[in-house]
Amino acid sequence: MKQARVFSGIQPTGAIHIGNYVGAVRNWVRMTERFECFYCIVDLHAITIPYEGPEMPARVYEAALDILAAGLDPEKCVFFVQSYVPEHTELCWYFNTLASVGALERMTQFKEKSEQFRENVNVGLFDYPVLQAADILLYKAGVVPVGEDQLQHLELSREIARRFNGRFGDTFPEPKPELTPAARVMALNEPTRKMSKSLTGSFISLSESEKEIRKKIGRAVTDSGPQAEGEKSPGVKNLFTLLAAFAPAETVEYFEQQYQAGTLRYGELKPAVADAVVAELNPIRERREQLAGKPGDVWEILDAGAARARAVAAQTIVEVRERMGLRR
Ligand code: AQP
Repeated sequence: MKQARVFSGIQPTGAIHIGNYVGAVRNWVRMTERFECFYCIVDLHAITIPYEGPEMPARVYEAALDILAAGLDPEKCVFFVQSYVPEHTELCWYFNTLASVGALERMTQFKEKSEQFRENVNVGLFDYPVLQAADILLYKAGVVPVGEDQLQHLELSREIARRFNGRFGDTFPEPKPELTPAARVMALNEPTRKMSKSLTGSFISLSESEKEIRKKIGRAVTDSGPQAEGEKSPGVKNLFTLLAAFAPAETVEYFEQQYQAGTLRYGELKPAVADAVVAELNPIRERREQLAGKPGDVWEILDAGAARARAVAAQTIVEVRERMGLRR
């Protein structure tokens, strides 16, 4: 018997990279052993920023390929695409009537994204956290693996669950965060910003060749101006983050000692980081190539996942409509 239900999503906004992998996907795979997991490619979230319609199916497909190649077993979880389950948007509408404009205006992600996409500050971008609450609560998930940046959104989901339960009767659990243990991976070319799909030159994607991985790590920025005494520069700190995420503890310990002794050489650290990343990504890339030979299988997995998700989602929607007086 698995402990609790988990929901997590990833946006099909570009190639899945090693930041997404250590911050989310690798954890997703591990969590399937302990929890009943619902994992979703959240295309309805991805359309809140500018995109080209005809590109979306390929983006969804590529994301699914990456995630399956990273080891997610679709038999051990429910893996699906958000827009295939229209109950997400229906529940979002009901929750819109419970969410306050003031709370949404305070969301850091909204402030950042509306700054980044000034030409397209749409209502969907504003409403993003409410759709996220609908994603989670549609499956009555009790646990949500998140990075610290998502805690504010999760708090809103908890607030919406409380409001709904208060007004219409106990229906939803208050989902709890499970903080992802891995540290945030920063951009290789600009280590004061986070590694992002949308930040060109910042990332190593899961499908990258060994040669490319070594080249990108070899070129990673290490010096970025003067540092406080005894503090690693952001670039060096990021190389240590990657080492901790991919290499054995002894290797991390060895380089920490070198650093403390003032004898650290980037010419030794960077190849060690690259070796560790390559060792973990090589089998993923091989699995990806095998899967890519059978695209029909990937779509079948996603269709089957959506059917399983809908069975649960439909029950929640019936219950919500009844409680809200939207059904005779
Ligand atoms: N750099 C990162 N380090 C660790 N974890 C990360 N995540 C993202 N970037 C890093 C985690 O990956 C999961 C999926 O993220 P998402 O696709 O929903 O959106 P995001 O966080 O906005 O990811 P990106 O790569 O930065 O995409 P774009 O460029 O489209 O905004 C989340 O769990 C996230 O914490």
